[in-house]
Amino acid sequence: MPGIVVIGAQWGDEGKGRIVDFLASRADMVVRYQGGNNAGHTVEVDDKRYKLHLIPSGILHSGKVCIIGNGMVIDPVALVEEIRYLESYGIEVRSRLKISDRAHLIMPYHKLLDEVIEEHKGELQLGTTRRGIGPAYVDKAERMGIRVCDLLEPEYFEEKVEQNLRIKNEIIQKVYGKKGVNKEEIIDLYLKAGEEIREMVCDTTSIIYEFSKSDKKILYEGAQGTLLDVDLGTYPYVTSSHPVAGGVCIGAGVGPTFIDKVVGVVKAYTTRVGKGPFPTEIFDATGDFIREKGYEYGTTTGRPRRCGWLDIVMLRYAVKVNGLSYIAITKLDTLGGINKVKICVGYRYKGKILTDFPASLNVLAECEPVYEELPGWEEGVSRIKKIEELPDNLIKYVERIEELTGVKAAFISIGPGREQGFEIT
Ligand code: 2SA
Ligand code: MG
Repeated sequence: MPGIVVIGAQWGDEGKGRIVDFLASRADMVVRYQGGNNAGHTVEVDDKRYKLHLIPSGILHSGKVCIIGNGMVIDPVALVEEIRYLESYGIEVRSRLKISDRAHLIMPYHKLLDEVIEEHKGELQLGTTRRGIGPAYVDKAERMGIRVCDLLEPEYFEEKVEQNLRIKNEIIQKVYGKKGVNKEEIIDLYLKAGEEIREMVCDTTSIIYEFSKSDKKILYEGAQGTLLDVDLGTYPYVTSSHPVAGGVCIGAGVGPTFIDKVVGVVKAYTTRVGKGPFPTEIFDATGDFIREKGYEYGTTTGRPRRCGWLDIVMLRYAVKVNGLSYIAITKLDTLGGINKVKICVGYRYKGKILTDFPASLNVLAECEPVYEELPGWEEGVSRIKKIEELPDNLIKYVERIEELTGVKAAFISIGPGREQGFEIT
């Protein structure tokens, strides 16, 4: 520390929430820098399972300052709901949560557009979370976006909504043949939410800078994963933001000189929710076994996640584009009970072996994984309390991942509970 980044090294749902929860105990501040309530971070504390979408997982540690950075897109109504949800468990939020005045808003027409565009895409559908993420980032780049600071100026906000509706409703009605959005449906609802969050809105870049300068410890919490990055992921089957480590500087408004380490969270196998090629996907009973045992269902949408073996070609790519200092391997317990576990060490493509992750999705779709097989370990490892007592084959699996990626595992986990993770020093 002072600046540690935690990112997902795959297609999201690697268990970032639980790693952030672990590291947050040593941090002074936790910052989210991209995405919105498409994210779903599940964290278990004292037998309670919390589902977070917008608010950093660090909120579950009392006393930590939590930041919603400028690079995020915020549905203010969903945000107020999440604040109240946490408060219903007795968690103090309002004095600790800071919301960037520069973050963009997700508007009702963004959600509607997300839906109708997906429906109209037919075969090209991405499988978005339909939270309006893409259309909100489009408006930001289009310079039509409405920001949190605008929400706090009611007259200006109304004006911006009117300007947007003139264009959006035309598109929604003429292109997609759907009923547009009513201004009245937005203004009241949003201004109310705006009043409720007003006291938490500020220039978050100043706080981050002050903390960084005074050597306080800041944890940057990624959402989604490397392969969902709009620049570096499996485009176009990606989200519209920058989940990679590089996204931190822009999305939190912090300079690279304040970042020290990047931790890549790696699930012991691969999952993906949404469409797009997935070379190591498992279509037989083992895939179902992993889905059920690992409870691989979307935290936000409840969609079943596609499951597959660990993919080293993809991980090596994640190591490069994020400059990973360490990896953290999660959900090793889920693989327990499988006789032989597989690791994909290369792709076979038109008779050649590829070891670099391809940009072309047509190439990726035709890649056949080359597997290495390792002996599995038994079920029930999640009850083990000491790292020395973990099965040899599980440890060998971890060591093989370290060897193949060239990055040390600093943390491994065998369950969602705080006591089910081990730090490796
Ligand atoms: P979007 O809604 O525009 O960001 O969708 C674009 C693609 O990004 C994927 N995506 C995700 N993938 C995994 N996990 C995510 N968060 C939730 C979770 C998702 C859920 O924790 O499970 O509940 O379904 C997430 N968010 C976006 C998405 O599937 C599209 O492929
Ligand atoms: Mg998730």
